[in-house]
Amino acid sequence: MLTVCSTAHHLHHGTAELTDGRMMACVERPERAARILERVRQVGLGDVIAAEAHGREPLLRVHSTAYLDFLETAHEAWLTAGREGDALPFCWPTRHLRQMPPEHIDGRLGYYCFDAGTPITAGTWRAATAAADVAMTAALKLIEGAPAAFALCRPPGHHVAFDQYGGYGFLNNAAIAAEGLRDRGYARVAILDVDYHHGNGTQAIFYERPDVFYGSIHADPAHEFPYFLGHAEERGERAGAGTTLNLPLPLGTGFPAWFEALERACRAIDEFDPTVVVVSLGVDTYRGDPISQFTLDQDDFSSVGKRIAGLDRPTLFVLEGGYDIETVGANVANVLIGFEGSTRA
Ligand code: SP5
Ligand code: ZN
Repeated sequence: MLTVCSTAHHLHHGTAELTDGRMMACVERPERAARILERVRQVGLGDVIAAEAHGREPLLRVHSTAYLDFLETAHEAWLTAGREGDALPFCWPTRHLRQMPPEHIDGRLGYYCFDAGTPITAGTWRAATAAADVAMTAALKLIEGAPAAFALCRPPGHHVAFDQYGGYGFLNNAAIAAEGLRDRGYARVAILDVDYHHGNGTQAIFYERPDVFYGSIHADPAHEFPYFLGHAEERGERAGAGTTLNLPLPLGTGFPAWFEALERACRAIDEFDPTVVVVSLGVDTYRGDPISQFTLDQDDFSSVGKRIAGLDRPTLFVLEGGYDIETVGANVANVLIGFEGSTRA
């Protein structure tokens, strides 16, 4: 399987996120991508190529102009306001407040961001656009006829909506790739999100779309981030009624129950009958993940890849979460090898 990557991800390296009432070192860090790339090479997964630049156009298929303008200039505005280091919001337009972007950078950060764990650094815009380029470059390989590709995206993207970021991400790489595939003739896209967290951004982007299915297996938002989306009763609306499937699972869930949910998601995808599958590939379901509470083992990830291969459709893997540095490379590679092993045969 082909891997697409970019060295520009290094330009995004947040210092700290608000966790348990304190500022703690960011778990979403450059070493993640380095470890995954190292493992992909070690196991001989296939060619590794650099992303090509695709400019703003594919971003605008998913995000608003105002949001992109904000993101591109946010850190500059932060410095102009006399701050140093990473830009983080501290005040949000929640219930009973007006939904409009104010002038001051502090207010704009709150308007466009939904959490306090996603710092903007001086290089965040360049890294985030490079990740979107990685996803687009990999998507185009499918258009050219590759049966599968791996987009080694960093920062991740599935928490990012039309004009709102958070959850360690800034641009929704999987959604951008999905729209790129739609624009180039793939009539029906199924997004399968196996990250530990619900992909609230991806769900919101496609909630009313009949042509893009979103299915997610994740920790029950009643007890886990992102809390405010991803409940079982959310099934899509209007033209998209029935094209969203949420399978929340209790904290502590192990592989047997998790795999049963994967089976349900895969059957729903078969029924949707997509022309292409985009996998939001997070391995923070691993038992040793520092911020998560599922208990998948390293070997289980091969079975995940194998089951996804059973969908028997062109498949784009887009990297999302997974924060245990020592195993993140092997866990991601195991999914991809599991997939390849069963398609090669
Ligand atoms: C892409 C992705 O996986 N984003 C995840 C963002 C999660 N951010 C909130 C994490 C909260 C962690 N709380 C852990 C408490 C451990 N004491
Ligand atoms: Zn996650």
